[in-house]
Amino acid sequence: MTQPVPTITLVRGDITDQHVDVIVNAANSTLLGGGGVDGAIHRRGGPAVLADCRKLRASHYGGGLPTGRAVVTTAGDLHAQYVVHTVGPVHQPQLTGEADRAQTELLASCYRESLRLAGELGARSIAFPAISTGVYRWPLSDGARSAVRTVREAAREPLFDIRFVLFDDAALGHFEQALAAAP
Ligand code: AR6
Repeated sequence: MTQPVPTITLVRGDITDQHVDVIVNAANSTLLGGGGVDGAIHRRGGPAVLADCRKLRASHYGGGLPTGRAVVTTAGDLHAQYVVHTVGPVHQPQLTGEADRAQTELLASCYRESLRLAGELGARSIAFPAISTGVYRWPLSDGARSAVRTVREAAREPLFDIRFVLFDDAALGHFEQALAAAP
């Protein structure tokens, strides 16, 4: 039997409204919640999400989850089975050369690690926000290109439904451009 090819779709809206196996959170290294996507996920997911985050802190990440890494918790009351929490890099416009490339690589790592964990969980569908493009100030044009390129390269079965959920028209437009560009 032929396996379905992963498709990437763009959705304008709130990521916490998605019905998928995995919702990805743009978290911070404390794993204790914050604003933006993180705040929305904890609000809608409820206390079970925070309880799992606290357990992960106690067992492995007392010093914080490193940038570019990802961990899994329950999705609590969200319409999903799991939340994958990943920590994007803060954009630092003063960086150049190798240091700039290292930051970009950390952003790509967020998407790769999230896909890897989702694959290990047997997830078939996943919803990503535009990691780092809010509070962490990553420019949307570059953030969208990096997200689409990395997900195209790293998507594997059993994932076949990969969504980017964009909060506003500007973000949606940047992702449409990135998706339309040649791979
Ligand atoms: N659904 C989809 N996208 C959203 C939503 C939502 N409910 N809310 C915001 N966005 P951000 P970051 C968009 O700031 O830049 C938190 O405080 C938003 O417009 O959520 O990675 C964490 O605790 C932007 O395009 O994440 C960290 O401290 C994108 O999602 C820090 O922010 C990401 O914005 C992480 O910053």
